[in-house]
Amino acid sequence: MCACKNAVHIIAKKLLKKEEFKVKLTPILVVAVVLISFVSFQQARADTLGPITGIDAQATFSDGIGYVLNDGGTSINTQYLPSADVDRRAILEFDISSIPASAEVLSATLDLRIMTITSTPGEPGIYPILTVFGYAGDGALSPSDATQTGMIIGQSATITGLGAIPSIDLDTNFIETLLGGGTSYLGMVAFDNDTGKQVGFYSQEYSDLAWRPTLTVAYTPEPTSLVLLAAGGMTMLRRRKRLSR
Ligand SMILES: [Ca+2]
Ligand SMILES: [Ca+2]
Repeated sequence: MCACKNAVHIIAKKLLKKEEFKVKLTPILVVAVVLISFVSFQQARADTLGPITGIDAQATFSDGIGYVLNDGGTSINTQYLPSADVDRRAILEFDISSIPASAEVLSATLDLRIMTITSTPGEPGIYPILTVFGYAGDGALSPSDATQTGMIIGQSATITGLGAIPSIDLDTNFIETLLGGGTSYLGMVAFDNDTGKQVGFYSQEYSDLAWRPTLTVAYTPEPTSLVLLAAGGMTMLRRRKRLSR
């Protein structure tokens, strides 16, 4: 009898252990499913805007009063050399209104095709670098846009030749801020603000679409609601855990 009692006790203990195991395992499984679903869903919903073209112009400060726009040329020439009264900048605006306000921007790139540069060859040589400043655009180009240089959102690689250059990575946080604020246009001012070297690139008026400035944005539309979904799952787990105690 004693041996039987012991056997029953051992089996009961084993079952109890299994039950405890189930209670612990279930929340872990649910957390894993929620997280895997969250990641998969987020990847599945990733979307891309572009490459799209926008509007652009060359802004020149030459009369000592203000910037004058040239929005008809097939190229835009930039150079900044205040000591010689030279100040030409590019202004560009792209329509980003199709991206949801709550989107998480994964990447944003500006592509340009160079049509002219001035440089000092040699080792290491002096070549231009385009600095890109961001501003909240309004879908229209105006002289005051050229003065919006408070925020650097990107910089090109050193430009040593003509034609395509590596895509210029733009600050994704800045674009998210624009979207969150209900701004429909990403505005940019581009020129080499340091060396005085000249950089010209093909504009939106250039005949070949592939050579025009283009913007490409990769994003997930609604990360906020997905995070809430995951957070909701975690809350349910905590409640279940409390009830099971
Ligand atoms: Ca133009
Ligand atoms: Ca504007």
